This record gives sequence, structure tokens and C-alpha cells, in this order.
Amino acid sequence: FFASVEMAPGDPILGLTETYLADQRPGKINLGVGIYIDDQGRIPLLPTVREVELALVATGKPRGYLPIDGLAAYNRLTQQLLFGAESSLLAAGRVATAQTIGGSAALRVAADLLKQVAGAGAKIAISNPSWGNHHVVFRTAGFELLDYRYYDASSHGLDFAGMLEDLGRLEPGTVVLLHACCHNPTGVDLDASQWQQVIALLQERRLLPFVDMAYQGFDKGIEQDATAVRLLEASGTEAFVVANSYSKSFSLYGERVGALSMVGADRDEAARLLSKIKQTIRANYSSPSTHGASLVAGVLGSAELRTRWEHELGEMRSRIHAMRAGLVDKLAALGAPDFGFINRQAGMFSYSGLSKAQVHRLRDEYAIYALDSGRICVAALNRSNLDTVAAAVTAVSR
Ligand code: PLP
Ligand code: TYF
Repeated sequence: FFASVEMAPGDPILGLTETYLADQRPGKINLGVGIYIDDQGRIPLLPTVREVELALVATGKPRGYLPIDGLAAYNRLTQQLLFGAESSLLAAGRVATAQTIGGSAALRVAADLLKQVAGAGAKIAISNPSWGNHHVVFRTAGFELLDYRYYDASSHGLDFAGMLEDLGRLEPGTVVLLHACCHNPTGVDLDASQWQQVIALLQERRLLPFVDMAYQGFDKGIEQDATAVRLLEASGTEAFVVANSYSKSFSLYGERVGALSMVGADRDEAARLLSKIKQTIRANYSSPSTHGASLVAGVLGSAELRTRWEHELGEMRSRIHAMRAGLVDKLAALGAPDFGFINRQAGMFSYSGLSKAQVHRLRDEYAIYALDSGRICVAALNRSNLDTVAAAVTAVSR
């Protein structure tokens, strides 16, 4: 049966972690995968999450199935986080939200559903570059993939003129995938006025905005990092999609917590969208799991815990900012070429500008792991490894 099955290529990011784990050198450093690591070198268990978890365990809850679209409280609280408590879209019942298995399943379910709606000519435009799984998911769902200019290597910033030009050429009906904040892999984001221009263009060209929000709270804060969604709402855009993930913002990577929200023209359209979302989930994995969503809903549903969680998120954010500044300062002190742009990039990642050859030297000579594209996870830097990383980056940059 399986004799003709060929070996599939591994995931470039998770595969790198496997190589890292197998590396026997002491002091090895993983700046490859996008995981926030605290100053003690551990993935944090947020105190608010721990508190809810202990209370849950104490009640000894039975483990029935969740509904196909997940935990109702989780979906309602997610909507408020994404669209704002005062959202007119929510008041009008125009948003269909379902809990999903991480942000990844939100993308996958949306891709299947949108393909069904668009039919044979389904097209999606993705930023160049983007998270590799964006291409994988939408290609697998049957989309034709297009890209739009985004990153400008010479400035280490945004090619905004190129982006507008490319979006302006897309056929009406094309889905446009946008990173809400903390762009993966570049760390380069749009400001509010750039968002406004992009949204106006999408409206004018009748393109479907699809916002992927995997890092809400990792740049400026919950409200500010939702600017794209808030401006879409304010613009009166008839329909758009949001896929969100709590993996990073709650440090719940393995619990697979995310959601898909689809905005329709009115309450009736939203109800039909929700029925289609549920049909798609059922065909894929039947229903989501309980534990992670209960933790998130437990924190977001208590005013006191939510305030404390935002503070915990703020601490992760400040630590990342401090690590960016620390890296830039140390590199400057060591006489490396100018890396000041790292301070202007946002979120967990920085496109360091290091070449593939330099990245390989970091790995081979210094046991420091980064992606071939030059992407480094600045959220994995800490006071213990910063000097080592700065010295090695300086050495390979000479
Ligand atoms: N979208 C982007 C841009 C991401 O970086 C990630 C990272 O994991 C996801 C979606 C998926 O999130 P999750 O890990 O919750 O599936
Ligand atoms: O880009 C990253 O590193 C994170 C984690 O298949 C990740 O988004 C990477 C690869 C993957 C799933 C998650």
C-alpha cells in the first residue's frame, strides 16, 4: 500500500528545533522558533493561568465534548478582545466566532470555507515574506497563491509603496492576508495611517481582508495591537476575517488555543457563516478541546485576573523591548555594523539581515540557531545569553 510513499520535507522551523535539541554542545542557544522565553530561560507559566488552572483542577470537572464551535464564554470574550467591548459589529450580531485548535486551525478552517465560497478561481495574496505555514495552508486548501511586496531589505523596513502597488493590481474577490501586528518573520508593521490607506484600497478594489493576529499584546498592548481590526470596523468594511491565537499572549503553546471570527454584512449573514464554520470544523476535527479554552476564558472572564494578565503580558513585552535595545547596544559597543533597525521592528522576531552563510556560521561555530532567512527570535534572548549572541553576531558580520 505504502511502497510508493515518498519522504515529505520537514517543517523548516520545527525541524531546526529538532536539530537544536540533538546538539550536544553546552551553552547552545535557540533563536529559531517563535517562543517567548523568560529571563530564567523557561517558557513562562503565567500566574493568572496557573490560578485558574488550580481552581479548575480543584472542582474536578467532567470532560464532556465541547460544542463544535467551542466554549461559548471563550468565544464571547475573544470577540471583545479582538473587536473591543464597545464594538458596533458585535452589537449588530455581525461576527461569527468559533474556538479553534490554535491560530493554525483558524487559518485552516477559514481557508477551506473561503475556498468553498470562491470556487475554482480562489486566490490569496500573502506578504513577501510571510510565515511559511500561510502558504502551506492556503495552497493545500486549493488557493492560487500570489504575493505582495512588503519587506524592504535595504531599509530593513516596509516597502509601503510596493505593497500598495501590488494590492492595487489584485482582482476583485482576492483574499488579502494581513498580519495584525508583530509581522512574522520580519517584525515590520504598518502604522495606523498606513493601515487606513490599505483598508481604503481593499474596500475600493473589493478585496477580502483576512487578518492574522497571533501576537496581540506583544508590541504595544491589547488595544493598540488590534488597530487593524478596529480600523476595519470603523471603515464600514462589509466583510472580513480574523484568525487569532493565544499561544503567545497566554504562553499556552501546547494547549492550542485560537479562534476564527468572520464578519458578515448583517446578523443573518453571520448566522449562515457560523453554520458553515461549524460544518467545516466538523469535517476536520469534530470539535476543539476544553482545557486551554477554559484557562483563557477563566482569565478573561474575571475583571481582576484580566487586569493582572495584561500586566503579565506587559512584562513580556517590556522584556522583549529591553532585549532588542540590549542587543543593539552591545553590537554597537563591539563595533558591529549598525543594527539599530532591530529597535524599530516589533514583536518576537527580527529580520536581522544576516545572510544564510552567516546564519550557518552562527550555528556551526557558536551553537546559536536562527532561521536561514536571518530571522531571529528576540524573545528568546535573556541576560545570560545576550553577550554570547552579540559577540557571535559581531564575529560573523565582520
Ligand atoms: N499565524 C502566525 C503569523 C504565527 O506566527 C503563528 C504561530 O504559531 C500562528 C498563526 C499559529 O498560531 P498557533 O501556534 O496558535 O497555531
Ligand atoms: O514562526 C514561528 O516560529 C512560530 C511557531 O509549523 C511555529 O509561529 C513555527 C512553525 C510551525 C508552527 C509554529
